[in-house]
Amino acid sequence: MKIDIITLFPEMLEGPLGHSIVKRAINKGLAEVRFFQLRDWSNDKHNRVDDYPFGGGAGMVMKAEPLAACIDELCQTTNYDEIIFLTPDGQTLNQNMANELSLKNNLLMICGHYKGIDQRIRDLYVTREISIGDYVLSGGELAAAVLADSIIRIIPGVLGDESSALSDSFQDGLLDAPCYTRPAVFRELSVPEVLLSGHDAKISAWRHEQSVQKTKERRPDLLQ
Ligand code: 6GU
Repeated sequence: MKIDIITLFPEMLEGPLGHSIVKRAINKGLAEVRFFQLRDWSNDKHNRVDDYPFGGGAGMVMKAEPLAACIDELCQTTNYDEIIFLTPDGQTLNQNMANELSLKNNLLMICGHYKGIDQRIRDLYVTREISIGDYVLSGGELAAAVLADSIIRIIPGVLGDESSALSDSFQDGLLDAPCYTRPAVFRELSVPEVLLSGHDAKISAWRHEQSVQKTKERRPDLLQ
């Protein structure tokens, strides 16, 4: 899986995608992530990539030409399955979307800033618009990092224990059960007896029941 990301702030992505499971996936060759500095495609002598909005109003708009030039160049060497624009007015990211995208070979993500990007880029190039939730971020970078992480961690072979992604919250439409590790007693609080029983079927049943209970309490919408 290759993920290319067009951004004005590659440093905002290098950190989040340079650690832990994502870093391991990249080191194992299961994922490749590349960053492209949009300013390098500016056609302006001051490297400007934004301009005033037609019709007036607050905020600047990212210009079409640098984005088009960058995307065109990348498309010459990579056949993208999806060109994704991260935007708060996109479809809200969920686990099903991450699962689906993790099966693709090549993804291009575009991070917007300022008021947004020229609509014609969205009309001409973008195949999918994704938001990570109903709140506004300063730009698309943190959203792209979230999206890339959610995709990369479930690429087959990335997680050592294959079943571990499948048992995550949301994978079965339920929230995760509580988990415990040693010591068995901490500040007078004991680990639930069943987890120490060694009885796999009982443990599975307990976890399932805990998941259902927690989901009922916290996210009844998931049970609809
Ligand atoms: Cl994708 N971008 C921005 N700027 N804000 C967001 C978002 C994306 N998703 C939620 N808020």
